[in-house]
Amino acid sequence: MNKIPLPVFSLLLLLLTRLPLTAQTQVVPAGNVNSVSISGQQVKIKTTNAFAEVTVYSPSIIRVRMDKRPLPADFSYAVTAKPLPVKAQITQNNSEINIVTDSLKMRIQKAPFAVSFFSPSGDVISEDEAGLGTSWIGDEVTTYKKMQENERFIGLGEKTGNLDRKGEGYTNWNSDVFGYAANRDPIYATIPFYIGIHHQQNYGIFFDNSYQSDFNFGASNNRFSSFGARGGEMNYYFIYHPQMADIIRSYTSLTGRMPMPPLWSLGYQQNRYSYYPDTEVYRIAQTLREKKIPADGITLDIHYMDAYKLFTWNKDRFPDPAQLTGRLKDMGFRVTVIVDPGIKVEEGYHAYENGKKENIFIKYNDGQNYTGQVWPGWCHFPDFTSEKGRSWWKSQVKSYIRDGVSGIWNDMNEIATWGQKMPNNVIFDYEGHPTTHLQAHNIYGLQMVRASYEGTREALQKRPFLLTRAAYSGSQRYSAIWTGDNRAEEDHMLLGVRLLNSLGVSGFPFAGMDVGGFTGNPSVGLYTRWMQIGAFIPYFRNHTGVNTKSAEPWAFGEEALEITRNYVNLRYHMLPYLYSTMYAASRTGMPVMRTLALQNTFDPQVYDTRFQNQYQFGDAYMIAPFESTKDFGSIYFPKGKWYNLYTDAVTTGGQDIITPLNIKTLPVYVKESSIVPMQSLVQSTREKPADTLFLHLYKGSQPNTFVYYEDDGESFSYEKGDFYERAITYDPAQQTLTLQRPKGSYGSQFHHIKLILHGFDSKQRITVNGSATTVSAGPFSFLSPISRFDPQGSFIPAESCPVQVATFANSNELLNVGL
Ligand code: NBV
Repeated sequence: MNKIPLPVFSLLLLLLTRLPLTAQTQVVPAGNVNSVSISGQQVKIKTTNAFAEVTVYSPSIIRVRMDKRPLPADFSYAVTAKPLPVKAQITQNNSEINIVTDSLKMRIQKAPFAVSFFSPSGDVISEDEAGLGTSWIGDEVTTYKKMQENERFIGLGEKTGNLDRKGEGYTNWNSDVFGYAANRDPIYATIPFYIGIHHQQNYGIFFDNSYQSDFNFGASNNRFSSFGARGGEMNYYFIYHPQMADIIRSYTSLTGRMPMPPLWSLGYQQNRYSYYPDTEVYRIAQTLREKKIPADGITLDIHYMDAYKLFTWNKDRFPDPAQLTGRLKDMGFRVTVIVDPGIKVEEGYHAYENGKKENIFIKYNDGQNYTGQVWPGWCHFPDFTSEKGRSWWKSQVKSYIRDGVSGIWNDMNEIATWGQKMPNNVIFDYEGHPTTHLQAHNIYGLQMVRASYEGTREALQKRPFLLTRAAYSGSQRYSAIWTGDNRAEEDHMLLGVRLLNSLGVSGFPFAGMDVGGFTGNPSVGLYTRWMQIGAFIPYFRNHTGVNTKSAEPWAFGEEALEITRNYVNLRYHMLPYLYSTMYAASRTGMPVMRTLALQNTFDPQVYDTRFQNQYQFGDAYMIAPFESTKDFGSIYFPKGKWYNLYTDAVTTGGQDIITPLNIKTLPVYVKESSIVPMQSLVQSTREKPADTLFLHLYKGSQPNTFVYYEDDGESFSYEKGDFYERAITYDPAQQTLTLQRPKGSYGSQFHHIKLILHGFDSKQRITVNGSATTVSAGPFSFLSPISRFDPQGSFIPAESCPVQVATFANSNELLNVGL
């Protein structure tokens, strides 16, 4: 071989070593603004190295898009909203562009490009970190915001860690994490939305980019908070409102809200991996009824299938699925089945043959179907990012509905495969704009539940129940979520509470966790405490793994059974309150489980790690969850007055109190002025409660309104106005409780109202539309006595509240109650 002359060789070497400089070794900033074009609510900007587009979506939402390439056509699986017509003033001079709406101001500095957001009165809410702004390293794009003094961060959905995420960093890459450690990141879902809090201000940032993304809230740096992704555009929505609830309302106006779930899905649901054969399922259902544990759902895990093949039944275990679901329905149980996306590669298997024929599987870039291994063995996976793939799935899931199934549980949709390393050269259709696994991974679960929801909704013509493990922002439009394979450990129970609280502020109100823990076996105490908490989480199911001990309420001894029954009963009493709260969530995005930060955003105590697990369940209740092993716990009471749920003892807020704990009762407090509608006990939602609505009113100094809601609990006719919505207002100054005329065409199932007054002075009468109604005084118990004898041999009574009760007829007239 001829030798290359030394000077030529040196030149080549120099060139070669210089080449990669433009790729991964350089940080490319946006640079200076070179040109600006303003049209209506939008500004288009060209900078030295980038193209930007700033769009006003509402008076409180401004979107920023940037890329090194000219921005392609807009597309998002998460955002369904279009910009609202807004009066926005957009002006520019030599150094800056200013955007002013009624609620927000934005300044874009021109040299270099940097954005800042201000409140209408000019307070800084958020600003790019000077000198860093938005930049690229290869395809990775990141925006750096100045870390404000004492700034806190909450949200990001299903993320482990503390309520206040300051000092932490997080990655979004939906992952199958069996028995995850309590600090594991990432886990199953990607919700790239967070709320920043500082100087009595709060704001939201939604970074809509489905590539692997990273958030840094001051981890390993003291300068900035940042968000970025390994590919795609910088694309974020900045949201500002003074109240956190409004930030969540705006975020869910972009990404959508939960539809009303079927009422039955708010009842207790019994799971395990797996109940089979059918006789075992009947035994569980029957035992729940015999032991008087109210329940509405039973779930079939993967063993219902023939060799784990989707859309099949194991005929030995489940010879007649339609008969099973029918009989269970008669007993008041709905059946949910698990589905995984993997379709077994097996000649003659109908889903495989048909999927192959219809050509709906995801493929390598050379056109060959991707094959990965899951439960059934080697599988292909439907492409839920194509209309064709979704339609195929929709037609398949309908077979479950024909068999009488009411719910679809979407598991393993991260996508999980053995090895957990799906190749990046797998291509997804992405609505006709093919892309790699890198961009499609985090939205696969979202598109799967979309197809499952649309298919079951069409077939059922009623509300289906959907559950998903993987998610992206927007999944709340179709499905409830649960937090995957947690552990039967005390810290996992509390972590689960934080995960659900975080999902709540991140637009996902219908959420749950495996109550009792998925891996391992809980102690009697842990199980009991977890079931108590379960009564106060939106999706209440008990689930456990394949090799664990029985985890039904009767598997932990008589005392645990009685305590558990007490709380499941309480859950069923609370259904009118919970259903109304779910309705509010479906209308405004307001979560059901609410971190105390939602209503006490600027109170530093609520972020204290001692109190960070406390939460509100709807507007009225505050739950203080503690490990079952603790005898005392420190509870923080935010401002206002709080009633002990069981005794009505009142605590004034603004202090923390060391409180004795016992396993019989979960610490629950009721906020003053609360209005809580309840019903008589039923064993399932199929059973009609007595026709009296129990309306609990807690005396307070603040006016309060509760929006009471009813509908048929299963159809979509509420969308056409067939509902019963009634504002109930308590006015302490006037000493009145007013039930407004109901809205909607549905008639309430309750013909009587029993008003239960907590904390009021004893009185003989109250008036209803001027007529006097007799009041009777007496103790009221939310729990039944526990039949265990204590060491002294005495019976343990239930605690009770000293209440006063008045009963009157419920009518659609305006009812003005004088207190
Ligand atoms: O289908 C079995 C399980 C299920 O019970 C669990 O809830 C999912 O998170 N599934 C995971 C498959 C893997 C379990 C090791």
